[in-house]
Amino acid sequence: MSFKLPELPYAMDGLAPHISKETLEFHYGKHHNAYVTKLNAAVEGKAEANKSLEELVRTTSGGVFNNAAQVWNHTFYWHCMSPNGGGEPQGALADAINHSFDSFDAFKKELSDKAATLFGSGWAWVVKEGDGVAIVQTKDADNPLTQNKTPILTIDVWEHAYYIDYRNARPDYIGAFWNLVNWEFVEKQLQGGAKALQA
Ligand code: MN3
Repeated sequence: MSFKLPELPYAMDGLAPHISKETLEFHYGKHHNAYVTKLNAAVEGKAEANKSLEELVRTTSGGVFNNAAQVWNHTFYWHCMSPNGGGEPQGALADAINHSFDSFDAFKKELSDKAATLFGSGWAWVVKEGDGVAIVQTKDADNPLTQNKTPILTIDVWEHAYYIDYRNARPDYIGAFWNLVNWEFVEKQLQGGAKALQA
């Protein structure tokens, strides 16, 4: 059994103009694909090859962890966006955000700030916290699952996520990301429903 590159949940040009086809050709087609290839090479012939991706993220370290987590993180990130995304969350997700923040705008500002100020490569995440949500940063490949937190939304802030479209202007990429957020997917994560990622 080997890990596979999951299909993108939309066409390569589905996120344009906010994220271009060229960015997805590199980010999904080259970077994400390379993490899958490297993960398979790292676990070949080992017991780890029979574990789920999530188990690897929760239990390994070093090269296996880095590649497993990057495979998980990217698949999750693709599902956090949609060609029909954007706007504001509704229902239980809006309630959870309002439980922890003064307003949606305050939540949006904090996630944008955490994504913009993360030094170097990494991810900004929204995780479940009690009846609400919290915002956390992780470095490199790290993922909140390693701290037993449940991720519900993420923004990739590695340079490869935005350099083709926005060059060094990470805040412009973050601003564009809000036009793409798939709030239905995020709400399903909050409610423990659809796990996107059984690669
Ligand atoms: Mn990436």
